[in-house]
Amino acid sequence: MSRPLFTVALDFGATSGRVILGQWSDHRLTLNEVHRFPNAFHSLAGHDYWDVATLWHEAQTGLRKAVAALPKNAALSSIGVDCWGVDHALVNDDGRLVFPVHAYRDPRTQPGLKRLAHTRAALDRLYAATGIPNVFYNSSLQLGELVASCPAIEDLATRCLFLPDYFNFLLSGRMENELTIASTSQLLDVHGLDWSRAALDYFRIPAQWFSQPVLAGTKLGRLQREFAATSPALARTQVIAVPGHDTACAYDAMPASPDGNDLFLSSGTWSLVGFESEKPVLGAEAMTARISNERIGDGRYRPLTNVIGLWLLEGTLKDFESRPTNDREWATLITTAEKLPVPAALLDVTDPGFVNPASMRAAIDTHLRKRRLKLPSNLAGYVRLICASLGRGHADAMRAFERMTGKTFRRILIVGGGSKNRLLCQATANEAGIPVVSFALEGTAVGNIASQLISIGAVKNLATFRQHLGNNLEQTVYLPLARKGSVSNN
Ligand code: LFR
Repeated sequence: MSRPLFTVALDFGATSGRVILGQWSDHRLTLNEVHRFPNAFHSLAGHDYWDVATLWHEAQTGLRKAVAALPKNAALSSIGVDCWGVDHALVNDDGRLVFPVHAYRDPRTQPGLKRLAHTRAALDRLYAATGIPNVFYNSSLQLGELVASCPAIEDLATRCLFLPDYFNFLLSGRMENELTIASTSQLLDVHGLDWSRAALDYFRIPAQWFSQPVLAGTKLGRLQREFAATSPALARTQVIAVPGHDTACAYDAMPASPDGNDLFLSSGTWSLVGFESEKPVLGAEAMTARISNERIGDGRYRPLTNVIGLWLLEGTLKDFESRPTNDREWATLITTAEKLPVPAALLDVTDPGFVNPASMRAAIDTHLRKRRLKLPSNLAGYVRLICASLGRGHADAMRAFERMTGKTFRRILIVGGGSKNRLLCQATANEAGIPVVSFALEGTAVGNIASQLISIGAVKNLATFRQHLGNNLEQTVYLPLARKGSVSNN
C-alpha cells in the first residue's frame, strides 16, 4: 500500500457547510466528514447578510477536528476552499472587511435587475462580453448597487475577494481571485481569462478591485503561522486555490464518460444543469434560456442553467411542523409522496415569487391559485409536486441545450443532496426521457480534493482522477418511465 495522503476540503454551502478530511491511497479517495454546520443569512433593516465570522469559526473548528482525526504522525498535505457563487468581501490592503458581506438573495439588486432587463442593447452587450445572463444575484448587480448607493466604498475598499478567495486569504495571507468563482460574477471576459472592461464600466465598478484570476490548482503558500504553529501536522500544509465555486467542484467530481454525452446535474439548494465544453454557448437564444457560461478550473466552459432546486423543498419544509427530522422519517415521507398520483399540473419553477419568500408554502399556494390549480392537501403532496416540477425544470434545461448545441445527451449524472432523493431522480428521468445515474458522492468535496491532489502531483489530471473515482463508485440508475418509477442498482 502506498503512503496515504491527507487533504482537507472546506466546503461552504448556502444552507450548510462541511469540513471533510480526504485520504488518498492506492488511487482511492476516502472521505471523513469531520464537521458539519448549518448556514443561513440574516436580515437587518431590510437587507440580508452572511455571518462570515461564524463561518470562519466553524472552519477553524473543522480544521482542528480534521487534525485530531489524522492517524498518529500523519500530516495534512493541503487544504482547499469552495463556496457558493457570486458573494464577496470588500477589504482594504490589510485584509480588513470594509463593508458587511451581503447575501445574494438580498432584494437590493431588484431595481438594477429590472432596469437592465428593459435595456435590450446593454443586455446583449453584457451577455456577449461575459456569457452570463441578467440574474438577480450577479456580483455585477450587487457591486453596481453598492457603488451607487455608498460611493465612499471606492475610497475604503482596495480589493474585492469572492468568498473562497477571502477564506484563502485568511488561511494563506495571499489575496488572489480564482477563475471559477470569478466566472460567476458577470464581470469576467467570456473569451479570455481576465476581467471584462465593458462589464466593469457598465456597472461602474473599480477595475483595481480585482487581480487577474489564477487558474484552479494554484498553490497559494503554506498555512499562516497562527494555524501552522498549533500542530506539527499543519507545519507544511499548502493552501491551494481549488475551483472556488462549489458547482465547478461538483462538476469536476462527475465520473463522466469521455464521449461528452453526459448532462450534469449538481442538485442542492440550486439545481445546476449543464455540461463541459471547449467553447461558450452564446447568442440571443442562449441568453433567453438563461445559460451561464461559467468556467472550469483550467479555463474551459461549463454552460449551465440554474433551476431553483431544493430551495423550494427546504423552504416548504420549514412551513410544516410535521417535517422529517431523521433519515427514517425522510424515507417515510418520500414513500408516502411516491404513492400519490402524478400531479395534474406542475409548478413553473422559474416564477420569481419563489426566490426569497417569507413563506415558501404560501408562495406555492399563490402560484397555484393564480393558475386556478388545486392546492396539495398535506406535506407529502407538496413534496410530490415540487419533485415533479423540478424534474420538468431539469428536462427543459436539457432540451434547451440540445436545441442550441445539436448535442444529444445520453445520461444525466446527478450528485449532491438531491441525488439521494429518489422521487426527484425518477421525476427527472421521466421528464427527460433518458436514464438518471445517481452517485453516492459528496460532489463538491470530491472535486475540491481532486484539484488538490492534481496540484500536489499525486494524480496526473482530472481525466485520470475521474477514472479512479468511477472504478470505486456506487451508483443507482433511474430509467425513464411515463407513470411509475423503476430502479436498477448496480
Ligand atoms: C450553488 C451556487 C450556484 C450559484 C448559486 C449562487 O451553491 O454556487 O452555482 O449560481 O450558488 O451563488
